Amino acid sequence: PAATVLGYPRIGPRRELKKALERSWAGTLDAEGLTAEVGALRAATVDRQRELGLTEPAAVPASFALYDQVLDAIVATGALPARFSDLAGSDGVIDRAASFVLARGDVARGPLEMTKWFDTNYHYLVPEIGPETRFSPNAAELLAQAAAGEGLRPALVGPVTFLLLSKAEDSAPEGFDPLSRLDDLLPVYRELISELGRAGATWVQLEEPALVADQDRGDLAGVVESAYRRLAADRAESDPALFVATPYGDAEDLLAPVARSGVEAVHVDLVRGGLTAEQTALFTGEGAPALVAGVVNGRNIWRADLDAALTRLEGLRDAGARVSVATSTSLFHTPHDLEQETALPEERRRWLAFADQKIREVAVLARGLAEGREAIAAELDDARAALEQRAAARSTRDAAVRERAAALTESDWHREPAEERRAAQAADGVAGGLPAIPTTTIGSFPQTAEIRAARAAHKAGRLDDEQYVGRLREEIRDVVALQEELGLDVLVHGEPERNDMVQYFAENFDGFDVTDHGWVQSYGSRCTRPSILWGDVSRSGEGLRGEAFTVPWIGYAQSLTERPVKGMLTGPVTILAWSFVREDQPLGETADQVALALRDEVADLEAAGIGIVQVDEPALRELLPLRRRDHADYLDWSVRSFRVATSDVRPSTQIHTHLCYSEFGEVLSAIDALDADVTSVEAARSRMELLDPLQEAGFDRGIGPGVWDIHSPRVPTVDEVSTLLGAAAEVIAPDRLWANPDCGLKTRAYPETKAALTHLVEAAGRVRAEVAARG
Ligand code: THG
Ligand code: ZN
Repeated sequence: PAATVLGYPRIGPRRELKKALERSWAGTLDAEGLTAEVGALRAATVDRQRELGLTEPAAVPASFALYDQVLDAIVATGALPARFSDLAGSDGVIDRAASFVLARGDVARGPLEMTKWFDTNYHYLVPEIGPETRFSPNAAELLAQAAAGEGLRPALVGPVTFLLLSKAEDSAPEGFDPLSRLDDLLPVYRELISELGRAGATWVQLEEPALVADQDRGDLAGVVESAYRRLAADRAESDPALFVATPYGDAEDLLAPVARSGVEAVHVDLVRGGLTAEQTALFTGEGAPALVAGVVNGRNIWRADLDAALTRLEGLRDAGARVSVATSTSLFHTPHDLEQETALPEERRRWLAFADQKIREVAVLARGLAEGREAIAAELDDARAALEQRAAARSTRDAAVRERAAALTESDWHREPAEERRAAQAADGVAGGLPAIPTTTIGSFPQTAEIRAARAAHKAGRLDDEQYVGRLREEIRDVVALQEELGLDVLVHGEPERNDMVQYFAENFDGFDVTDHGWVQSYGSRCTRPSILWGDVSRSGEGLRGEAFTVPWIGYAQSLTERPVKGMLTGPVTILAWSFVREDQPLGETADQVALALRDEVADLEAAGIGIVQVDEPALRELLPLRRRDHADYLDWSVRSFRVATSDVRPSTQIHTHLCYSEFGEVLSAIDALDADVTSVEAARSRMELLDPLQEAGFDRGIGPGVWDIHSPRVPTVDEVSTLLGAAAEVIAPDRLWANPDCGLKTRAYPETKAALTHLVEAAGRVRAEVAARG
């Protein structure tokens, strides 16, 4: 097709998919009902894409995963992990109900692990592959998705990426590499592809984003080339053409192996990546594949520079390639439709393109490429005018903010040596009053239906400001009282005022917009509304520094108790990672601005008598570049921005941070470099695996390895928590060890929260006594 996308938002313009899934899990929508609702949404989605300009039959990909596209590949290849083997039907097939057990777990076992999809805020389910995993083709779900419209292009995660994203099953022998199963998997892919062809598909899309990231594998080029040669060779009359996509970056050395394998089309991401002359030549001449040029950014929401994109496309065509126009990635990282955002200021609305607007851009570029610039002159003029207007807009620049960021020097991101801070915190800070192995939580308490309802009522004007604040203060009183009753040592206010840990900050900073309907899937049915960072950032309110916005809540909580209350903030890297950010300046500069705004809030919390401030960076790992050569630069600015945010405090003020992912390997040294006094991390599921490497990396400050896996409703017993904490106490001195859950509690309910925290406090007491007895 001349114009195409790699995928489109699946959630629905009014989150129809989310609602249908959650009703089906709650038992209020039966299986047929779910099929009907999902079918209607998919059909509407296809119609919409056609209307926006993807008119050729195979231009619209059938990428409609119900829960996750990697889960779909597990189902399609029959790759059921041994611990779920009972879920296979008599014919070995994983049906929809079984796939939901893989995704969500059941009473007997936890779900598949979730991990971030490349450097995005989307989470996929991690396949578990062992030497014995049996693969068998099951095209039912792919066929159902393809049936949503005429001539759609079925889409599937490619075999190399599937195995590179898999982890070895627990029972697999040491050193087992899932990629070693590629030879067994390829026949299954061949059979799936043939079956899709027999059902009428003329093209099949295989997504291979793993090719754009550094992989520690020897001859991956050889593996990729022979794999795709096997898929492309000896095809039957009814077999579809193959379209291989490499979104999220630059496939570099791995592009040629795909391009010369005999597949009919190869997509390249021309937003993140590029094409050398030599690579362009892969797309010229007899038998070369079509070049699907991903020139419209699928990751961000700014309007495309149509002039530049068209020039690029023309250049590739003039070099002899058969060029189609596409997005750089699937559009499921962007919200559906800008037209829904009626509250956005008109000036800034003109700068934006959500998924629907991006499809129009792709279609316009394809027309321009085919018919010449004159054919799209009006669209080119309009895009150019919008870009020029944005580049000239005064509103995106705040001289005072820029001066302040430019004036930052080394001393602004250095605190006193850690030892000196430890002494000061013990002597003059709140740490002096704490027992060994203090207990605390990560920050949020359950967001109850009542709080959500109060927030909605306030937004709709049914609750005035005073009533809303009163309601939130009531919640804070309850949460503080509960924590005192449970016997926790360091309390939190529970964050009832926050809809989301990033959006709440965006709402209180200048330079950001938030959306009403801009939902983007985070995992399964869960979504977030990324904020839009369009201008220079500082706290809203009068003056350069603006006004404190967390102090009223946290200060109130502290006024209710003698115990220390920890102030809670979201770090600069995470605020950037979970927003749509401006691209007119380096990310590091934007990070410094956000860091300065946070630095003001940290200072105000300290001035209000808060002795512990936690600045969370759960997305530190997520933004790590996919290429190793880019790591040093990223870690440099990301660590610096955290330190800018947290360094303007007395040595007696204790800075905490929280990171929530279990793959620390690549960022161990960065965690150390953040120089936080205490770091809490996810650890319960991985059974404290990170402690040894962290010690080996020379980390010598406070650490709170999570001892309760809050991602599951299961309440751990006192014994279980004691075992984990005891294991940690073997490695970490009691004056450096903290006892806390893995993550915030906002997605948990109160009954399990109370039970689990009771056990956590009791376990900490037990381990404390054991350590004391040992001397
Ligand atoms: N905020 C943002 N991004 C995130 C998280 C976050 N990414 C990583 C992680 N946390 C993802 N986890 C979740 C957990 C729950 C929800 C979303 C992402 C969630 N969302 C509500 C839903 O879909 O119903 C909507 C929440 C709302 O009303 O705003 O429950 O914490 N930015
Ligand atoms: Zn967390």
